[in-house]
Amino acid sequence: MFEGGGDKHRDSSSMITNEEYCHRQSAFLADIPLDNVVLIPTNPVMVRSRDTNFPFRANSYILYLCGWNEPEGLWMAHHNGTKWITSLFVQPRDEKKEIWEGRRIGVEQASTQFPVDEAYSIDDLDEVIKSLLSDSKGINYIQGLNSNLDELVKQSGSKYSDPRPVLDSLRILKSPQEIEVMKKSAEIASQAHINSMKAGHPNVGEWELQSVIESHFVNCKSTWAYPSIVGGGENATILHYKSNNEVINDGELVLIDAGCEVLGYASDITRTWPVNGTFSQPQREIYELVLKAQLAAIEACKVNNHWKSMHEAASIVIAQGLIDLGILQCSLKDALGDNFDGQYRKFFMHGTGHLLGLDVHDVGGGRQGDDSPGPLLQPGMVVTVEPGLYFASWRSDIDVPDRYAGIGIRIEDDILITDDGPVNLSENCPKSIEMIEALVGSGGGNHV
Ligand SMILES: [Mn+2]
Repeated sequence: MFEGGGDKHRDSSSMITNEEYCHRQSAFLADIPLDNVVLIPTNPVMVRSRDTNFPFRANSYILYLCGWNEPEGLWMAHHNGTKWITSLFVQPRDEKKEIWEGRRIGVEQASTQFPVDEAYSIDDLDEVIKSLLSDSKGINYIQGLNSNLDELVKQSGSKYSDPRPVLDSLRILKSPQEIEVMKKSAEIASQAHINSMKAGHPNVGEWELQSVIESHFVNCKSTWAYPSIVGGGENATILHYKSNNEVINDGELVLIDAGCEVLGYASDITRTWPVNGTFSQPQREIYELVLKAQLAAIEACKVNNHWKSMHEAASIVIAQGLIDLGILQCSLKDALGDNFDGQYRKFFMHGTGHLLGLDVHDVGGGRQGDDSPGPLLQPGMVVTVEPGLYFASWRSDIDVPDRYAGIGIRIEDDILITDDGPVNLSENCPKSIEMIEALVGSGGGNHV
């Protein structure tokens, strides 16, 4: 929104209020000693090639505390003996630089429109914080993001500590406003996946489906939250495939793992479907097994369940299914192993999910399937649920019936934990075989 002579204002469509940011700041500062200075820098700008930078993405911690998303930002808090004073250091207005690089919010608008008491030019950082740093007993700050700040902190000789564990414990539980934003992010990504299914056909290029997905993100003023994975045929068995440069043949599946972000909040959705619109019998068997495992894992997303409960629920279904399909010839006990580390892990080698938020693999928990005990599931957590099965034909460590060779399938939704049970934020993205078969190719030739 631009007004008053073209000054850049805070986006009026923002779904997170200043009141909420202030609440987050108070909750954070309640855990910080009063004689400390707190400094939360944003991410550095990274060079892509010569004078072209990578698109700037603000650090999730500064986004969480105040929503500041311009480069070089720094959020600060210090206690004046009576109360915490919060500040933003920002790029100052500069007509010459703005002509080249874009409009800046500037110091004045930062102090009046953003949830801080004071604002300063980042050019005055040294001058403003030197005495604060030398007077403080400790410095709470995130190292390694702002080299100038790292140097100033080092020179001050003060003891520093990492504020991230405190912030992580807050970020893990999403507020009603955050949940609304995450719903929007999941809705945009769901529609993008639907569009890609409609555009599917034999011999479609992976990159063409990627462009359908990402053009919808851009069309919604969003952007990808992580590089889109579009893997056709055996490429679906490569977990972080991102070349997206091969043609998908008639009879093959495509696995698309793609999500976007809204105000920094990520969605993370995976669908796998046949490009010709009809699952073959072997594809159908594996798809039904992964879907059954995913539904069991979603069912386990209940308040006070252990972090690993959804991984265990998915694993039991997968292990039994592998035995039933003749892929594993052993008992369920041997398939699962003593600690969910048995033979089924050769085909389902990743966790069942992760926390989701301002980071796609969000802070505050482990990944499902790793060794950390992780948190108990609580209302307000958002997790992904994404079991998969992968049968790469070129692997020497597995032996699968020919009919399943080359199949890779993952199904992923974004699940909000509530007192009333799991709420699927990506429920509008179809995943039943019937709905997928009806959708694939239904967009005619126009790919939308
Ligand atoms: Mn994921």
